[in-house]
Amino acid sequence: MPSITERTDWYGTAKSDAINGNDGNNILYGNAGNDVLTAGEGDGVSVLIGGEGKDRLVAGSQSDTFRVTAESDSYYDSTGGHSDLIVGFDPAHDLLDLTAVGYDGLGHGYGGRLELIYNEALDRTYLRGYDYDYTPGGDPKLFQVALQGD
Ligand SMILES: [Ca+2]
Ligand SMILES: [Ca+2]
Repeated sequence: MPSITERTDWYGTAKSDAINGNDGNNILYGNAGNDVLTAGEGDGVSVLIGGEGKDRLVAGSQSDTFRVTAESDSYYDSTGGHSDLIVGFDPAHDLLDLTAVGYDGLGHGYGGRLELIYNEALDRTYLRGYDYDYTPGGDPKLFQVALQGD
């Protein structure tokens, strides 16, 4: 079997982990904690799933997918940012998969469309959604993912 069809699944613990994918195909699950997930280099592709916590997700050389599976995995509230930061994202071949949290395009931040905001001082691009389920009595949150660069 060619090595390219092999896949390795990596599972983080409930604490903060640093996981590096190998040069095959990888699925990296950060789980809870503030994790650093780094996609593999080489011919493989990686799927990075940060999970809970404020994660740093680093793209590799091939086509990588960054997947958010719950709104609470990456958000902003009155206490500040709890959003994941994606580093090295290349729109030409990388994919940000937010279908599980109901976002599938860009717009004004409502109705499944994310608002794109570029912060020049930080050189970060923020994708924000305002459809976050509000818990009565809770702290209002908005969904946010940050990408390094413009
Ligand atoms: Ca973890
Ligand atoms: Ca996260």
